[in-house]
Amino acid sequence: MHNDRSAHSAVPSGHATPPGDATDSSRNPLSRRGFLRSAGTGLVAVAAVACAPAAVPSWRTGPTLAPSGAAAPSPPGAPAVPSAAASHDAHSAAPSAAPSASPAMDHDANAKAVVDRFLGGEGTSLDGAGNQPLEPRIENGVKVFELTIDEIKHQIDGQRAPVDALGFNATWPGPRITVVEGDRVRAIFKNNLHESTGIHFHGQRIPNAMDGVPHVTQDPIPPGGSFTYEFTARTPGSHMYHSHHNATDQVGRGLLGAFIVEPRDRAKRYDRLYGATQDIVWISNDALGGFTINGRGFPATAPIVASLGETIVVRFMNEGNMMHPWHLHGMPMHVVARDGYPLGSAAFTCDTLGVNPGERWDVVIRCDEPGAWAFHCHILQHAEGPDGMFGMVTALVVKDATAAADSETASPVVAAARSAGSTALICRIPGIG
Ligand SMILES: [Cu+2]
Repeated sequence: MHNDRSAHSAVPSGHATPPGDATDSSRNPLSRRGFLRSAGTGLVAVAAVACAPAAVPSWRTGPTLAPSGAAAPSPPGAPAVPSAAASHDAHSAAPSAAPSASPAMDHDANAKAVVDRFLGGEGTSLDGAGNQPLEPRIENGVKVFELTIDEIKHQIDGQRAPVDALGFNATWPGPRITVVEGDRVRAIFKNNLHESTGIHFHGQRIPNAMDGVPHVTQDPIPPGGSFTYEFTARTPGSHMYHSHHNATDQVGRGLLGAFIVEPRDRAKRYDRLYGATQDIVWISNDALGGFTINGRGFPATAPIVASLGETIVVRFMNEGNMMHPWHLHGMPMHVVARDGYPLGSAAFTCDTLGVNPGERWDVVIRCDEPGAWAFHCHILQHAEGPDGMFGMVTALVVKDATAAADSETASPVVAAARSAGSTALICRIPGIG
């Protein structure tokens, strides 16, 4: 296993240009399209939101992005914003101040409209869900994963126009790849882009030739070409795979995915170790699509749905360019691993966890408080503005016994969240069953 895998290097296929020709002007002129995240709302915390439209800073994440819905025009197809009067009528908990056609009332109406979209399951109405388990093919004991690298149209939410994005197997995030410590892994990437690329397995200890950095460990993978990465998965834990070529653009447009290596010792896996029944991957980004969780911005983010008493694991993975402090309402998070490495006796408990670019943090959550709990980045410009919540927001819905027993009697919030599905994936290793 070591560095003798160079035979796999830069295997052109089809009509691929030679690797050495890959970085020239054939690089595709795919335009980066500016994209505006949707306005959002307050699910639980709406009543606590101060309505101060003038206070929104003119803050930008990059040249193509306007982070707040503040200046965003209503997208085509957007529902008409309710009038101030309609908003007032719809509000059961009207503020004590006399209602008027003030910006505050617009805020309330807009905030409610976006929450209603979330509760209506907007995320499930969109095609191209990422983060789906990828089944390997077994060849002589090697787990073989085949992926394409594609130009795609991707919807951040249900109302904004699709963006010119990139995806592994045409999804953003790419498929979730799960293997077991010690597995021999062969990942074959076919580049369907009009530009060259290279794929890095972030966090894995692998032979240098497999490290996926063009011009350092390999030639770029040219348009139409392929590259086979082969290594033994020797680093358990939560890891990632992503482009390492023109990465600000390529990762920012969606070339990112989860690579999870389950410990060989079953007793160390989260289902055994903590009794976790859901294993949730949460990949954040903050470039082309604005502030996203698994390629979607609120209200198209997927809620996490759990039963009262259930224990879940969330694996935060930051593929963006800035730190995001994830904050869960109602329950603490028990932080058990960083970058795949167990914290052991240094594990700690918190309710707000900063995750820097490139980092992975695994947390265990005991779902012991029923209700719909906001779960969001606490850099407020990434989550909530004068039109309500947007971007890096979702909810952890903990169903109580009544809701679990009878969906007909479940609260509207629980029922809607349940119908919206969940980011959850039951602990399962493809190829193992
Ligand atoms: Cu953030």
